[in-house]
Amino acid sequence: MSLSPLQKVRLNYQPKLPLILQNDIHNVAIKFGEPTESVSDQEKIKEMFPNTYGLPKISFEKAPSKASDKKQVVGVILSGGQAPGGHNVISGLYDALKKSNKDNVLLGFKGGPSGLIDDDYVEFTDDFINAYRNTGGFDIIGSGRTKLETVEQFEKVALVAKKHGLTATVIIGGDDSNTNACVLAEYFAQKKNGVQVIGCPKTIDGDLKNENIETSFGFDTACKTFSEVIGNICRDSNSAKKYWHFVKVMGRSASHVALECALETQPNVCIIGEEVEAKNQSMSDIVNYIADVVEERGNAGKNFGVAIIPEGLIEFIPEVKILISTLNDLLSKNEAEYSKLTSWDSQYKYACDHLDDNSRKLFETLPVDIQKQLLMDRDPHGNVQVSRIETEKLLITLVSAELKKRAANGTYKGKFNSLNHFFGYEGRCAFPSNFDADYCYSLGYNAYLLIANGVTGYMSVVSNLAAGPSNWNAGGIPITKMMNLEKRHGEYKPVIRKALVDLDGPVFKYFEKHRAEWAKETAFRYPGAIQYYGEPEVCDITTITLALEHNLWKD
Ligand code: FBP
Repeated sequence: MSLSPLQKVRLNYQPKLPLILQNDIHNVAIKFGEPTESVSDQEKIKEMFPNTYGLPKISFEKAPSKASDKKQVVGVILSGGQAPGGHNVISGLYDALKKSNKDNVLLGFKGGPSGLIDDDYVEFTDDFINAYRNTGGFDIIGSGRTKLETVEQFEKVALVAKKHGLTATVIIGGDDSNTNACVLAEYFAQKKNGVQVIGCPKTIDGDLKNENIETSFGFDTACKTFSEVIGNICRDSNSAKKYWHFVKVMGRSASHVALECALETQPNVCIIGEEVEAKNQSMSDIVNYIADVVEERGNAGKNFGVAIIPEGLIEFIPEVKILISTLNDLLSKNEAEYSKLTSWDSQYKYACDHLDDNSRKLFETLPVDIQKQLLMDRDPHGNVQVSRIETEKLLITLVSAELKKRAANGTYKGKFNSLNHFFGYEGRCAFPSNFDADYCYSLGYNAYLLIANGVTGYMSVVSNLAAGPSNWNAGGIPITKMMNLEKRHGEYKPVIRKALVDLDGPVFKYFEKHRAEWAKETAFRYPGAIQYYGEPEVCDITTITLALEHNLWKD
């Protein structure tokens, strides 16, 4: 197999660990903190998780370890969308297992949770792992979105665990996958089968974060990759001076990715979904805001610009949110009936017949492509697949129509030529930045320590992330602590609370302070490509989001 120079060199990069994890593995002791409570719905969640609710927080300290030295056979899965660094979580886990006892075994279950159910696995060896160190992607064992939720699935997983003598399972995933991890941990604890379950926080969306998890892995690299390209587009726009670029970025419901890319590149427009919802802004409010910026620039002779749109925006526009939630309920409750409708006309009629007046009127005014995208299959967790809704094109159509009106009544004197882009898949498998390579390796290594200390239902947590790896802390947080009840497929389910952009937090505040200037002036910032080797001030930087959250951002 032919490897690129970067591929070859990256295989030998030695990820940095927090100081505490650099100690001899037998000299790292577990320390239990105070018992915990779930973020809300405490009584109900306690009832649902009698064995894994209320566990204490965990940290590690330098002291002789009392961890069991029994032979460990650990199973690992990658779950959900790809995020740079997944391979390093596995290599960190593998190295810690082997450091502790060379007879320990790590099995990788293929294709996500379904691999664990169907017993589709591979045993990791040095040679196998070495070919994937510090590389992007999840191709080492693949990933999938199967939801582990039925007793039948749990029974199958328990049989697979018994067959291999598994002592623990590590689930590397986002909020939904870690919710699955918690449900599985509770099931195993109830069955007393001795199999521990540990989660690791993954998602480029950045929405798996809270007071204990500072960021999910992959967010750093994905945002830097998108920002590099958006920065290039900004420069092209400022060179040619003839196009408005509308760029949609991934991030599902939350606008963290859009916000970080905006801080990195300083575009003329960035819409934040959470603000749209908080201010109850309608579609026409958003269109008017963008048209105002285009008009002001156009009338000043600047017929170019860049607008960043979060992929989940559509779900935040109050009237569209109601429409989507009604469609979600309708399609989940009547799945069998709806799946028999094969023509677009019959599907359209079915939707219109079942929507209330307001939602129907809105649905009827949307372009056909958007109507079709809103009726597409939900993902296995019941979410509408926002990555497939072309919001950027919808906004271009609506802004263009608004500008035509303004031109007709003489207020707009510019020219509006637009181009659309969608960045998502481009960033999910990039070579992990040094931050993600180090963070992920540490998460995997730390997961082993949680396993060796016999705990279950915890997420592996590495914190103090803005301070550089040697100052990072390592520990574990009970997954139940992050849970609340939310409506899924029309029913209330215990799930990890998604973190949306905090409109009172320092990251949004910084954007809010500068956006009027960025709208009017051409104040683009060009972050360039991720640097893996060279000066620490270009190689070991975090996201601006993390720096602002830690009060470390210097403009
Ligand atoms: P996770 O939430 O599983 O990490 O996936 C994130 C994501 O990349 C979203 O940003 C995007 O909406 C979605 O996956 C796309 O899903 P798919 O890979 O199934 O097309």
